[in-house]
Amino acid sequence: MCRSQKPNRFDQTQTTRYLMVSIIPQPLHVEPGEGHVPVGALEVHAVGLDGAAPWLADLAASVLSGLDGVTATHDDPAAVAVPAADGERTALVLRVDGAAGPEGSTSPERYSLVVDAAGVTATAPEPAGLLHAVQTLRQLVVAPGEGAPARVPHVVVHDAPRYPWRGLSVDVARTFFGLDALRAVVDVAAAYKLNVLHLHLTDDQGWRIESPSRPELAKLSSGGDTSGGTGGHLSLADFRALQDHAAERFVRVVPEIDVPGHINAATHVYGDLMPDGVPTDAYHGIEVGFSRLTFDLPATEPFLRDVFTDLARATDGEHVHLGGDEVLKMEPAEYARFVELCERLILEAGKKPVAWQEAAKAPLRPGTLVQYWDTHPMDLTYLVDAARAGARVIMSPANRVYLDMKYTADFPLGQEWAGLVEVRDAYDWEPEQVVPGLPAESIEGVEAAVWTERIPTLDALFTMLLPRLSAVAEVAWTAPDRKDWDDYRRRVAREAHAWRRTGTPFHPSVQVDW
Ligand code: TNX
Repeated sequence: MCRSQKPNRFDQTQTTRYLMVSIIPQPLHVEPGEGHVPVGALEVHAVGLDGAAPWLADLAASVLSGLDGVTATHDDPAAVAVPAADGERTALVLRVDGAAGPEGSTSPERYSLVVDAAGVTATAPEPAGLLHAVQTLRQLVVAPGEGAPARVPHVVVHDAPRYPWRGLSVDVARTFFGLDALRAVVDVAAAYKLNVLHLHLTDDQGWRIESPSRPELAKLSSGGDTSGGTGGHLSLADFRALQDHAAERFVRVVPEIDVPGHINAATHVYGDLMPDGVPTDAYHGIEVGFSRLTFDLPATEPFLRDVFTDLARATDGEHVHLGGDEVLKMEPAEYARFVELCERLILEAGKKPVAWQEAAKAPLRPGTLVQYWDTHPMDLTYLVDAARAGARVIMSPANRVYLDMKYTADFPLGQEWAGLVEVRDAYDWEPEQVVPGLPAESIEGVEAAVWTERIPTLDALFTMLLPRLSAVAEVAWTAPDRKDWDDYRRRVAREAHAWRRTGTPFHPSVQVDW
C-alpha cells in the first residue's frame, strides 16, 4: 500500500482541500484526490475475517444503508440482494491487513481507507479498525442531488487513535435507562470511534443490575429514580445482550458498583450494613455524600465479595469499576481499607480494578486505573504521585467532559456545579495539561460522563450528549496538532444533517452555524 508522509498541521491548502471531507474525529492523515465514486448501490465484501465476517459485513451494510440514497448489501448468501437502479454496484472491500494504518502506528485500532476509481477499500489489522473505516466512510458520503447519485470523493485516509481508552460513562442509577436506550448510546459512541461504555450501575437512588447472590438488591432498590419515574434494572440477560451489542461495535463495557459511599440502595436493603442494624429509607433526591458502608461490620466484606464477584462474572471485559468517589463521612484509614479490599476482590475475581480519583489517596496496587474527575481547585499531589508510581489515569475533567453540565445558564437540563460546558469547552482542551505534573505517559485515555440526576428521558440524554460527545471523541482520538476548533465547527454542522435525518436529538448550540 502506498503511504505518503502525514502533514503535521493544517496549512492553508490542506484546510481548503478538507472542505470536501468532514470526518469526526479528525483522522491522522487525509489525502483528498480528484473525482468521486457513486455509492448508491454498495456491495460489501469481507475478506480474511473468519467468524467476524458475516456480522461485520452486515453491520457495515446497515450503517451505510441508513444514509440518504445509499443501499448497501453484502455477500452473505443469506442476504437479500437489492438490485441497483442503474445496474452498477460499487464494491466496499473490508480486508484484514497487518500493514494497514499510518506509518509507524502500532495501535490495534488503526485502519486505512482508500476511495478511488476502483471502489472503496478498508484495511486494518483487526476488525475494530474496519468498523472505524466504515464510520469514516459514512461521514464521507455526499447525499444525492442535482441528478448525481450518492457519492464519495476519492480520498486516502490513514488513521489511528491517540489514546487506547476513549469512553463514555452513563449513570443509569439516578435515572434508569434500559437495554434499548443503552444500545442506542453504544451506537452513537461507536459512530465517533469511542470504545468504552462505563455504566454507573449503583448509587443511593437505585441498584440497577441483577446480582444473583443478592437478588434483593435489584428487587427492593430499583423501583424509582430522581425523575419521579418507575426506575428499573438490567437483568443479567439484558446485560448480556448489551455486551453483545457493544462487542459487535468493538465497545467494551466497564461496569461500576460504587462503594463505599453512594451506597444507600444497599443499606436500604440490608440493615446489617448499618451500625444500628436498621435499613435506611429509600432515597430519590439528588444530594451526594451522605451514605456509607462501615468496614468493621461483619456483613460488610461478604456483601462486597458477593456483589463484586457477581459483577466480575457477568462482565466480558477486563475491568470492574469500584467507584470510591465522594466518601465525605469517613476517615482516610477506613477508606483506604475499603479500597484495598475492593481491589483485592476484583483481582481475585479475575478483573482489573478502576476507581475514581479519590482512591489514589490510598496505596494502590499496580495495574489499578484511576479516573480523574474533580475540577474543584485542590492539591492533586496524591494523584500525580500515584501516576509516577505507575497508576494509569483516565481523564474525565468535569468542567470539560461532564455532559450533564448545562450548556448555558438557562439550559433546562442538567446541573452546573462544575461550570457551564459549551461545545467549545468540551472540544478545546488538552488532556496532558489538565493536572499539573501528571506524567503524559500515565494517561490511558479520555472518558466523558453523563450523570442523570436532571436528565429524565432518552431525548434529554441525547440532547446532552450531542454534539458534545463528538467533541470529546476528537480530544480522545485526534493528535493535538490535527485539532482545530473552527474546522470542527464546520464538520459538526455537517454531522447534524445525519442527526436530523434520523431524528436524533441534539442541542443546536449557538457556537455552531448549523
Ligand atoms: C459528582 S463524578 C459525582 C456524581 C454526581 C455528579 C453530578 C463523581 C465521581 N461523582 O455522584 O452525579 O457529580 O455531576
